[in-house]
Amino acid sequence: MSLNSQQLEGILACYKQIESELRVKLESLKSPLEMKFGRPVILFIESRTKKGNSLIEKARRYGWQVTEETIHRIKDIAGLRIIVQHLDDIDRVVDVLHQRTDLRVIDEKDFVRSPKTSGYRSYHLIVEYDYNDLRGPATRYAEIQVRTVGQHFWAVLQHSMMYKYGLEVPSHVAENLRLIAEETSNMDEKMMVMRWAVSRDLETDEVRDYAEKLV
Ligand code: 0O2
Repeated sequence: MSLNSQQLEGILACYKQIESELRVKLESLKSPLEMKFGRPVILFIESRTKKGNSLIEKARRYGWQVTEETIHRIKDIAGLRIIVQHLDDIDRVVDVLHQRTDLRVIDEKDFVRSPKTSGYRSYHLIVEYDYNDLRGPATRYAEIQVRTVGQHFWAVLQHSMMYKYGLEVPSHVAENLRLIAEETSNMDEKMMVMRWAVSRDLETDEVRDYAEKLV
């Protein structure tokens, strides 16, 4: 049976709770990572729960009838984003997420090593999370995206331009955005190598030569 608006509200409230709980957990990674690496690894965290209309639109796009049963198959109703400093911090954070026992990674997409045709780069994880509300325990999905501050800069601006143009993005705009994504990725790499070069523990001739070549 199709969802009525009260049921939809209840579902969104449950994902809002999941978003808040996961956000607290992800925020709590900041300090230990900073202590371990002697610099902030995670810069900030964003989160959102999908709006009812985009949820219904997504279910319909998949050809599903919008019911209590099918709606929970959508895996990014609760979405969180971890913004890190450097490219190698992405793998660090992903490893930490894999080790946790309070969420289980069930799917991953590495758009950093395999960028989307738009130029988009980020690491996406789908996790299963056990939560409790007044009706008792349930296991639900959430999406966690991990990206550098450089990748974030590109994604935010590109997203707002795509929104402006809708699906009719002029090809020269799309091509330029792809090129800028490439340039941003090169900058990310240079920044990371320079960090290696200045961090005492990794100062080797090899890293220094690489850093000089890049700059
Ligand atoms: P929002 O507002 O960020 O939530 P689907 O979700 O069905 O479209 P899929 O395969 O489930 O497809 O999702 P995918 O491709 O793994 O990632 C979808 C999310 O990644 C998007 O969520 C964006 O957050 C981000 N994303 C993917 N491609 C791009 C891109 O080209 N540019 C930007 N800026 N972001 C991208 P939403 O729900 O579309 O948006």
